[in-house]
Amino acid sequence: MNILLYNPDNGVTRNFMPHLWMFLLQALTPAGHEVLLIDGNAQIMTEAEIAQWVLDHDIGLVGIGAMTRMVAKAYRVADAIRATGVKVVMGGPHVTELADEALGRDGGPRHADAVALGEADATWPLIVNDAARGELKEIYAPVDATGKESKPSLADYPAIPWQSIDLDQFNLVPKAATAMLQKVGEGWGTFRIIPVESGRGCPYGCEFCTVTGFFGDSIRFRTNESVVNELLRLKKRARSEKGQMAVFFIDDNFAINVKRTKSLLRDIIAAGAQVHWVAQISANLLRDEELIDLIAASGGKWVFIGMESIDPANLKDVNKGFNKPGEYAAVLERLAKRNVYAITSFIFGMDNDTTGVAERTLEQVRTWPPGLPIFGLLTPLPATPLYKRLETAGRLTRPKHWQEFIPFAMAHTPLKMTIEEAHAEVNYGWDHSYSPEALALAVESLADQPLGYRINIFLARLCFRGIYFPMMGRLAWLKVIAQNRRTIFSLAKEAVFGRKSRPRTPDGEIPCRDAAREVSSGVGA
Ligand code: B12
Ligand code: SF4
Repeated sequence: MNILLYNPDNGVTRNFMPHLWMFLLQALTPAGHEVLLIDGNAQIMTEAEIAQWVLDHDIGLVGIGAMTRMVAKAYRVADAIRATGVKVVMGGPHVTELADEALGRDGGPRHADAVALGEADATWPLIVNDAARGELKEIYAPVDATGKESKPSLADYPAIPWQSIDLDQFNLVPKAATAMLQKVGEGWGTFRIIPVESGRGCPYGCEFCTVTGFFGDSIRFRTNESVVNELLRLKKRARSEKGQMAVFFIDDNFAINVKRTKSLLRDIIAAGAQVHWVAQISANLLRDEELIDLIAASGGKWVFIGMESIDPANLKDVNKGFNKPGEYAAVLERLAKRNVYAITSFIFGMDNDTTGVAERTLEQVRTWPPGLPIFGLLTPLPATPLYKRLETAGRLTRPKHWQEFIPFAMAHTPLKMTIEEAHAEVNYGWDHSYSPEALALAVESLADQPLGYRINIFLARLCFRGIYFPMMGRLAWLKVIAQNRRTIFSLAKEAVFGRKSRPRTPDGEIPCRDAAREVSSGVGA
């Protein structure tokens, strides 16, 4: 049987990274079936085009996975495919929580023939076999012999065959530039960010988060050897293509067991399996100097930190009181000292937020080493404690917000400001962090660092800008390049002619970072 695994586009950004579930299920598919992958973020297709593609490729089963924000598109695609008579199974966090919606048991239309609840590592082979026999059931739940919910241990994690998977749709280097860029340095003919998981689960139970409910508070890890071998396979593939691979460790909290993380990082270093990587780690776990040393030595470049708010009252409200805003600066300095930078994520529209929260947050951000601040709105995702609390309080303004996905729009009323004010705060955050002036400042604040670091932060900020501001298409990019021409010109000039020497402080330090901070916080001239 031919199987299509389809991931809908998220409606906001192009995909900088494919979704792991597709490769994982592909690797777990019983022998004798061919599995094809389409990521809607990389290959834009209409519902009708996908349905036609399914017919043209003689597909016998389609699997669709979606987060809540993509589920409306997922349902539309599923409807178009089911209209051709091909069976559709859906999985992922949204339909796990709202299986009745997908199966049309809540009074609405039916979108899926079957739903895979929770982690599908064990149920996927059963689904495929049942579909091949024409005996697809409606619900597949991962249970043990006694009927109790069971979670995969990850001890026997499959070897995803990265060396042979068709990854063309996930190359971030334009095809036209491949041949030329293969000759640059060790080769840049391809550049891909690949998702790798080393473990699952997070016990912290933040109120807005799906993870503790979905993956359970039982934390499970792959063996070090299995992760190291995966990195070695990725490196080998990149080398064979004269290209580059970076890895996103998608674990919810990569250092949730610090001892184990250190042991993994040591094994990566010992095996020479270092790649440039990014991972999500909560701030409270970044106090350990040895851990940060190992992060840097094993290839860690960026750490995603869910800071959420600089207001302890907000953090307590959402059960994230373990975040201590007073230590954010120290954590970021600790990372920056090793040239590891942070993606700092903030949520506005929390219950204690008032107007001006964006500027108050930015005042702090400007005193930190430069990173990639991102801003979102508190969103009640189905089945989270937050959803239940707001529903009980009658505060949901769009209880089924996923049916009509609107990026950066609230679905409930905050307590101390209006919905419109919350939207304006998010806009302010992005605007003032990604304007040409803010980009120039971020680059300048790294003036004491090698040119490569400054180019890195500049390119990263340009790309992150696209999370909020429309940047799809050539025209939008040209506009951004024109707006940032001064910074581009100064980086290019330095690349060609080298840099002028800079005044040093008596102890030999180059004072630009502090100067830039003063300018940014309005203290300097
Ligand atoms: C990596 C990641 C991202 C990446 C992007 C996704 C990518 N390219 O991989 C980044 C960092 C960009 C990201 C961003 C966001 N993310 Co995110 N992200 C994750 C994360 C940490 C890992 C996803 C993953 O690969 N997991 C490992 C795989 C193996 O698990 P899985 O995808 O769930 O798949 C398993 C099952 O669900 C099932 N399954 C899944 N699909 C299918 C399909 C079929 C057919 C079948 C049978 C089974 C099946 O089988 C798989 C194996 O067991 C998850 C949390 C988590 N641990 O899952 C959050 C998560 C998915 N993200 C979430 C959210 C909310 C977001 C954001 C909206 C946050 C924000 N406010 O901006 C953005 C939206 C991004 C966008 N533009 O779409 C939520 C989604 C909740 C929900 N109900 O939708 C999660 C669960 C985290 C949370 N805080 O609750 N995210
Ligand atoms: S620390 Fe992160 S992954 Fe863990 S529950 Fe909180 S938000 Fe979710």
